[in-house]
Amino acid sequence: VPTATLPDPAAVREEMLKIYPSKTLKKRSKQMLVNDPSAPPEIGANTRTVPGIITQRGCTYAGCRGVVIGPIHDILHITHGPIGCGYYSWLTRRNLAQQRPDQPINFLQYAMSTDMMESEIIFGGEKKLAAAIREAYEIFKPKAIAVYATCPVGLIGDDIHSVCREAKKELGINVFGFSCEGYKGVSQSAGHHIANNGVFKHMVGLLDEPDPEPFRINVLGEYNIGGDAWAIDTLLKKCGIHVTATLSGDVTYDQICKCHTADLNVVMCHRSINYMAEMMETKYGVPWIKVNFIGAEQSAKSLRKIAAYFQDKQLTDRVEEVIAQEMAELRPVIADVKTRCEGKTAAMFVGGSRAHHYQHLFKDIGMLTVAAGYEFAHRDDYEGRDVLPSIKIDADSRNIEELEVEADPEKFQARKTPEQLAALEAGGFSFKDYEGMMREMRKETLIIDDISHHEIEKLIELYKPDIIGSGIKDKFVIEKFGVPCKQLHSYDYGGPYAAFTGAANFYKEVDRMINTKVWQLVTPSWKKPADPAHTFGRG
Ligand code: ICE
Repeated sequence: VPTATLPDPAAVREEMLKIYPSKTLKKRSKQMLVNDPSAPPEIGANTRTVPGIITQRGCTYAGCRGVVIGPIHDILHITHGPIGCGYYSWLTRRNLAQQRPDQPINFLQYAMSTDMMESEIIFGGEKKLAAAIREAYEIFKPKAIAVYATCPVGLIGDDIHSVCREAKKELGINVFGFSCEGYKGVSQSAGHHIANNGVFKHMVGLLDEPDPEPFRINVLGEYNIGGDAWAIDTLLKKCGIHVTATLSGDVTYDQICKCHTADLNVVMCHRSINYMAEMMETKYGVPWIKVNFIGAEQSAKSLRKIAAYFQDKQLTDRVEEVIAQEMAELRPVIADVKTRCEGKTAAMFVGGSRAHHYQHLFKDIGMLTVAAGYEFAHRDDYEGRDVLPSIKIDADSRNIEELEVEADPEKFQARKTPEQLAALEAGGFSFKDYEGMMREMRKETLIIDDISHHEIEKLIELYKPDIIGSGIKDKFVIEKFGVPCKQLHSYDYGGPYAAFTGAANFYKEVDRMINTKVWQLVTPSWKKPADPAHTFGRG
């Protein structure tokens, strides 16, 4: 990509900031930076969104119920609150699960809520919750029930945990609650943390039945959006690597309960599940490594890393064979798509890990990411894990009760002997190496945390990217400017995009979206004469 034709990122930044009043300006200035991969500058992340800015973020309830636990498909998820929260989290995330002979139950299609009314807000909703749990149990006879608190529940002080304890006694199944009121954190990120703690406390470690296969791993932070987990699973299976549990994508209660018996945790989305990885290591001795199955090169790298961990010649050979096979199929696709996509530019504003991961897919087909940012990631996701000690106050942590986790004297088991660890280190293997987004991006890339609609509009006007990866809240705004928008949360209706097979889907989709002639029919608003009827904005 001829970077000389790109605008000066510092000037774009100034242009974006200049309309803000001084307080907002001060805050937003810290959240907008020009990248330097060799020494990533400190970014203002995981802070409260300025009121009035249209944020892409979600709430803490969304991060807990929707993201981390929702995909467990054979337990019931009951939202305690007025109907809106349950309704809007009903099947909106495309975390797919399939009925299979060995997994006959799939409750994912259901939206369960206590549907609180005014009277419960005034007199308390605990009785209604207890009745709802009983009723749901009678109908579905699940293995476990999870209850989620929404904002009003926290405000009126319903004690969902004591209701769950009582129900557990009464029904004889596992029932547990999550205090994931939407306002608990500054975004869904706090919900991830709360969910990690709850899943770890109430499920992980309950079933001491290791799977018989060798090379057992858990894939953490993979939610099977559009079938990604299936693509990864298939790839790993080809290599002879066994997945005990995917947290949480197309996964059962029992799989979660026994995931502490795996040999290794591999982490896809660090943001949403690093807490779990750390706690499992402390209590059970399962080490973790960061992987990324988004992008061909990254998938190959991740497979090699898993093989390196197991130090098994046969496995290593098999992994190389599989990579060679997959790449042989993928290369012609890349070559073809490149003829139409090379030199094009992308911008991405997504969540807490995808804005980082998806740059590799664009890079595979010769495209450059010119601007990127997360919605709710923390500083380590931008700057790398080594900044963790310097993060003093975590905006979310104030409201989240940390679990006290220690090694379990009966279940802790070191996965490697000191000699094996030394051999691994001698070979350059490193655990917990997490570089973050900025170190893997071009110098001079514009980084914007928690981007606003005003900033996206300016970005389109000044950078004219060929595609933007974003979400439903801005998709149609972007497309009205004549720029295609690929939803990187739900994948629109597509996917999978993970692993080599998924990468092929993504390349073709991007090619189709960028090169369709339809965009020539759209005139962006700044090219039109101002409409006097509009008293604000650009008209
Ligand atoms: Fe992790 Mo949308 Fe998943 Fe990430 Fe997370 Fe969310 Fe999904 Fe997005 C998610 S867990 S729901 S990879 S909350 S697409 S951080 S914002 S980039």
